[in-house]
Amino acid sequence: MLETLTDGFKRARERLGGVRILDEENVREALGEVRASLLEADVDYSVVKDFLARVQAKALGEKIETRVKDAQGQQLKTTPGQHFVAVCEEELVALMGPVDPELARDEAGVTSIMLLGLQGVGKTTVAAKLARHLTKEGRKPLLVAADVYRPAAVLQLQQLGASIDVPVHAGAEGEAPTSICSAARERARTAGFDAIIYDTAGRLAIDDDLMAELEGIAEATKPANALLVCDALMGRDAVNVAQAFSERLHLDGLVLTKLDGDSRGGAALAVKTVTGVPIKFIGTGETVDRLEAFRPEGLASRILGMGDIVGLVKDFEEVVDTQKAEEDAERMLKGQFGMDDLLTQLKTIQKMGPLKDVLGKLPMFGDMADQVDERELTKVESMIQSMTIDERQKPAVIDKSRTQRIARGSGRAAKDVTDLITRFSQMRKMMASLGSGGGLLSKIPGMGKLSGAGMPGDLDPAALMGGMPGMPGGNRKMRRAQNKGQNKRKRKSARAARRKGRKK
Ligand SMILES: Nc1nc2c(ncn2[C@@H]2O[C@H](COP(=O)(O)OP(=O)(O)O)[C@@H](O)[C@H]2O)c(=O)[nH]1
Ligand SMILES: [Mg+2]
Repeated sequence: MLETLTDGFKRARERLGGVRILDEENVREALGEVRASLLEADVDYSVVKDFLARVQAKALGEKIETRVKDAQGQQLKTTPGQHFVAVCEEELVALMGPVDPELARDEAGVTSIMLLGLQGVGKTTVAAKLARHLTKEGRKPLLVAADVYRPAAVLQLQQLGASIDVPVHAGAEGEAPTSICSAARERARTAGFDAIIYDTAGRLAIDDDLMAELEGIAEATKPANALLVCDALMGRDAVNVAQAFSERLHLDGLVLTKLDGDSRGGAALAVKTVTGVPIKFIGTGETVDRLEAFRPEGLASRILGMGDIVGLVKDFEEVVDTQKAEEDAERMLKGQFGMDDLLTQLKTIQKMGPLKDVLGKLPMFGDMADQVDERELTKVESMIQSMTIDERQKPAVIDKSRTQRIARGSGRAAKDVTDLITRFSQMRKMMASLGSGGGLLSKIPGMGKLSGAGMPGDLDPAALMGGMPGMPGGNRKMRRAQNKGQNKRKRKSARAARRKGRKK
């Protein structure tokens, strides 16, 4: 997701790695990298031009405060590169926001949502995702199948509705969409639904018939939220379509789908500027749980390779009992945990979504998101499942013959089992040392210094991952890629230090 953009900003940051001040020349070079990636990501040309101009003016114009205090009152130094990244972050957020995350209610207090857009962009999927989202908030939504043209469209919504326990209102044979929607609205009112989602029909291209039908439905139902669904894979075309719709119909927001399948993501950056309509939600997968309320800060941070901790915490809260998680964490920091805890953690990670997405939201790990192998988790799971309860609690009892039994039971090699046990004991030791004295994060090298725009230079994610069972840190290719970047950074800062020495 959005790798093209992330790579461009990373190259820009690297270019500014050794510089002492931002000047016209080095900012121009860095912006060249950003420009190339924005265009490759299919961002509208005029949007690119304005964005670069604003970043340039800010990066060169603002007096840089190189010494700032962090929350603990410690002096921190920000580098010109970090300053540049901070300016980019501000401008990216301004480009995509602001967004009011709340869905509006109509006079009757009902959250009414009309979904519209071209065929195949994901309207029906989004309808179900939004219904699930509302249900999770304790609401009672009704889904309305107003696509009467595509064969099986009603059935598709009914199946999705059944999977999330949300009723679907469908019309009678031959009933017109406007009439279906009006009747559904009446039903919602009398039957005590507090949310209603109209899933309308799309066309392959924008045409007058479609617009007229949508206008009719909007007129009859007066939805509090008219949301246009756009497909990120369409790149700049998505923005053009959004523009055309917004000229005919009143839109309250956009849902940008299929961001998971798009490495470019240009539409996400440009659509608000071009149409004036903010993105409200993003779709990041085919299943009903892959919907996120859109936060420009989160996406900007991810684009800049800084992860999205807030988003990660939200995902986490959705799948775990936070109190239990805290108790577990406390126990684990005392070094008291077994393979069962590990199994629970692996399951939690898997529930949070594809591993790639989860890592993409972690600062520093984002770069590796594409290199991880989901199957690693399953392998570890199968080995733990082949252990007895006793073995899970005290892996020390696992001798050679037990190792062989576990290997056979899980279809792995004996070496995989011993590797797992070794990494597990390392992890337990690491957790115990983290838990003793001081805050957890301050103990992780580089983490204590994490500031908004900063990139901790001395944190080696590969090494950290290597210490975690199930995490494919042992992957040599990945570690080499990671080291390469780091060595380059080291060389650069050594060069900068030498230059500094000479000037003194
Ligand atoms: N990868 C991915 N696929 C999606 C997403 N949203 C929808 N789809 C898929 O896109 C296709 C069309 O979706 P559908 O909801 O029927 O589109 P509609 O014609 O606008 O109602 C289906 O195969 C969906 O599974 C998404 O966020 N990510
Ligand atoms: Mg549909």
